[in-house]
Amino acid sequence: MSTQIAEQPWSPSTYKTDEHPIWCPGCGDFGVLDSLYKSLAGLKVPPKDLVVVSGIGCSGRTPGFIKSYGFHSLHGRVLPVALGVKLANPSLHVFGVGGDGDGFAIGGGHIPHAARRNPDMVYIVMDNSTYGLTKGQYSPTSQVGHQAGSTPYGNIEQPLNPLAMLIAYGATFVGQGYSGKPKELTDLITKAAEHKGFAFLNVISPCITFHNTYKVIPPRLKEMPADHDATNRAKAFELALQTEHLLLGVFYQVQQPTFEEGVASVIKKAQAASPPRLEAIFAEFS
Ligand SMILES: Cc1ncc(C[n+]2csc(CCOP(=O)(O)OP(=O)(O)O)c2C)c(N)n1
Ligand code: SF4
Ligand SMILES: [Mg+2]
Repeated sequence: MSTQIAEQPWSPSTYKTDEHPIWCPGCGDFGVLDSLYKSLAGLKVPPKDLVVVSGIGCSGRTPGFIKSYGFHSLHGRVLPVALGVKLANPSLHVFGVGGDGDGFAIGGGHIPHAARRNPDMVYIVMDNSTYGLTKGQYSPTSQVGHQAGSTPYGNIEQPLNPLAMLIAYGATFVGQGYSGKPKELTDLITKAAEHKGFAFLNVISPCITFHNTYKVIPPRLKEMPADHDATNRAKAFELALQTEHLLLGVFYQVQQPTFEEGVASVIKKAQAASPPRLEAIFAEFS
């Protein structure tokens, strides 16, 4: 990218590239990107230490708009690519971003394994309950009855619950935000980035062109109850499963060893083993 890395003080524009988003005017993804810029600036993450990995979709274009290392990978492959980056260099700040189709349909099989391994990274799903890029087919988070080109008589499938799914699979940080609440979303992204472990954020981000939910979402939004104990997994489940409100905030957060820490300790043990196991393996295959 041709832009120079801005000097401190850090500001959202530190992270803007010369590339202007080609999203439709009014797309929720603009709000997510702005909050991400603000959060990165607040955290003072050096662009050289930042890697943004995406899958395919409108949301998948995000790395192109962030001054950092970026990888616009394959459809549904945000998590394995991001995990590989983190393992190769654990000092990097790794953010995975993508859509509900990318993450929960084709990429759904990677979620349990990323969650249970607990790599120290943030995964943001921009959830618009549709396949925006491919012109509005129904997605795993579309409601029953949702009418689209691919479901002209209404969707017959129950929607997947991303929050309950991630809590169930053992993610150590699970939260939900809304693209139209930039301050709250910035704070939430900051909390997710500060969490040591796998932090999942479901960000409701309307697709104004193919599934315009700007009128139906806001009346259903509610802040997380102030007295919610985010270390209480059963309570987090209960809140994730209720359907009256779309709760915003941190549902669940606990501390557990990260994948990188585990891998580093295994490498150390293997290096210390007598006879040296790693050398023996390398010798066998060289
Ligand atoms: C292997 C593969 N299958 C299908 C596609 C077509 N495809 C591209 S993006 C997409 C879905 C996008 O929806 P989502 O992930 O929700 O992202 P959004 O565009 O809504 O941000 C599909 C099916 C593809 N690119 N690659
Ligand atoms: S099609 Fe939808 S998700 Fe894609 S850029 Fe336009 S509004 Fe956003
Ligand atoms: Mg989508």
